Amino acid sequence: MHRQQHPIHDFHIIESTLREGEQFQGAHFSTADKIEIAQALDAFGVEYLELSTPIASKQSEADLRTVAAMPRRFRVLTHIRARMEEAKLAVDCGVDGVDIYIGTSAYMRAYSHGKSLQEIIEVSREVVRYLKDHGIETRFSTEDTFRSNLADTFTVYRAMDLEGVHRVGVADTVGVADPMRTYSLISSLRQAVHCDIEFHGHNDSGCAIANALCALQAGATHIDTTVLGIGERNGITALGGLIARLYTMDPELVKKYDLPLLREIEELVASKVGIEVPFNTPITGRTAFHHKAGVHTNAVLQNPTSYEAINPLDFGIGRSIDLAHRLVGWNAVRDRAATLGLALSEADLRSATTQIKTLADAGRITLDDVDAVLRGMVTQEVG
Ligand code: HCA
Ligand code: CU
Repeated sequence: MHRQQHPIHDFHIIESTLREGEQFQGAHFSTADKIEIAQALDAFGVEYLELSTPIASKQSEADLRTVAAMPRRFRVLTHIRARMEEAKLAVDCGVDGVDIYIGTSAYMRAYSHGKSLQEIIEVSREVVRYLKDHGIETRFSTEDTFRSNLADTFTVYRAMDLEGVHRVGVADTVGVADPMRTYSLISSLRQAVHCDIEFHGHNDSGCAIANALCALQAGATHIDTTVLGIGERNGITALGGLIARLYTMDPELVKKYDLPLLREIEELVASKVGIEVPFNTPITGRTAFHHKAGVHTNAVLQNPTSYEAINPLDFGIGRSIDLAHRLVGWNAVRDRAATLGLALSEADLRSATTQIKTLADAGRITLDDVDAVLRGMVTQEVG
């Protein structure tokens, strides 16, 4: 990491749930679904929405026109191959920007489009010129960047930078990048082009969020996300995960978004694609603010920051303190007794804690069992 890190203050989210996310196994968005998701993301405050290419189907074209025409704050993008007929249709649909992508890796050159480097540059140039002439924000990305010959890829990026694209995009199409490689590639690219830089990272090896962070630290300005990370295979950088990552560095970085909406946006998208929000999703997962071991609950009851990197209240979410298990500590039991309005001595509280542990050793217990033990202590005292 020889080059200096960039401060991350001015980054933009390109929300691709309606493009990359449409490539998720369970996704089949109706027009109404797309509008509902677009409205939710608009309220959250993402800067861009990327939708599938209008040449995919008649419905895709109609939906792109509909979303482009809706009242909104985000800019509408569509995602196209470097082909003139696709670019013309995109412009006709009323988009603000177009994301062009083409494969430069040997795999793509051999098995996908079969073009040479010079041919790639020529077709892309024509498309970029056409879009710029029509006042369209233009991005050019190379698919499978991390498995491409970097000298070749940079030649294409430089040519597109000179052509005046707004951004070049780096795509980790098969999720092979790691944070150090991402940092190093984007740092080099930062030196090579003048335009903005976008990063699109797949999560095949679980690095998509970390790679997105390193891309920003190396000078990227735009990050592709989808809600819950849905996409081809196991998807890309998750919107909520990226927010969590940046928030833990500095909450100011993400205060431009309406954070308490995150949970309902995820639930909305989860229900549309037939999945549950996974328990370990950053911030919104069912157990994200669940505190259990006695050592943890004791500290959290005094100051939640002791075991929370993120304040759930900033996201409109509560925390839970779990007492119904053998790892319970007597401080948490005291807190529960106070909540129930029971005045018990320390000796009683310690004895109640022992009883709860004994019960829990015998089998799974619930908060009702804990409460029964505590109430039992009062009855004993009175009796
Ligand atoms: C895909 C294409 C893409 C494009 C990314 C980009 C990828 O595989 O469907 O436009 O930068 O991952 O390479 O999503
Ligand atoms: Cu992708």
